[in-house]
Amino acid sequence: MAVILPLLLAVLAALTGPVLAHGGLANYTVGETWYRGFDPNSPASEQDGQPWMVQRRWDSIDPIFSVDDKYLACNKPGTPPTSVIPIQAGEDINAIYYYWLHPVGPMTAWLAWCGEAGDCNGVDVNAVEWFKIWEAGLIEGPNLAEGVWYQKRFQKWDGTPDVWPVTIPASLRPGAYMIRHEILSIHVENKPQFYPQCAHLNISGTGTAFPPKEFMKKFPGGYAADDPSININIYSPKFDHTANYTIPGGPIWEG
Ligand SMILES: [Cu+2]
Repeated sequence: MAVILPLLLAVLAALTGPVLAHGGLANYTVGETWYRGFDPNSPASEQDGQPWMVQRRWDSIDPIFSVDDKYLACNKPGTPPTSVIPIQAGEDINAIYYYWLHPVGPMTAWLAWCGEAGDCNGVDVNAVEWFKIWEAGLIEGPNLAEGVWYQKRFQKWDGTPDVWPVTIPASLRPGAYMIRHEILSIHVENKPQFYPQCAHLNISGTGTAFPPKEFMKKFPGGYAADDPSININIYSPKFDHTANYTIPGGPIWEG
């Protein structure tokens, strides 16, 4: 693996240029069922309004650089899909990436309730309140630059997709929700890259729980530009001997 991986990266770079440096969330699975998301490399005209689409549209694999960008919520343009993913509270939803190259930075998953109307199509993704249900950062040291992050560990490199499983809290009250997956890449010093994607869910179950106000964030608004976990230089000597990294966005709601 130590020999093959750099070679593979070199070949990929030669074939496709730097554009492959980015990526995004392509599909979702629940159990054995696949749900198709948007593909920015295919014409939007073949995807807009399709009955199978479960994901808000994102036109580019490029990152979002600013915590104040309105597209930090659900990428750009973020127009709503036609369909939803049915899932039971307590079940796993898997986010599928065909490739992911960046190794460093946290990954978070969020839910937002879409209201009594039971439909996420009309909601303002910047106005809804998001709560974090999952996060992963640095898994093992020795430090931030050389340690192993979940972002690296979930990459497979054997030709199979990269799979990111997230469990919907079992106690969550049912309803129409959006799920927001975010990869934050911090391999470039003081220039964070955000990669968010959103899908629509119809969560069923018998739960009655809902997170209190202190868990709620809006995007933009949920992150500060000067957050030391976001505006960070992981290569700074001050991180040489620490494996402590605080994932931004506050605590997870466990249900
Ligand atoms: Cu990139």
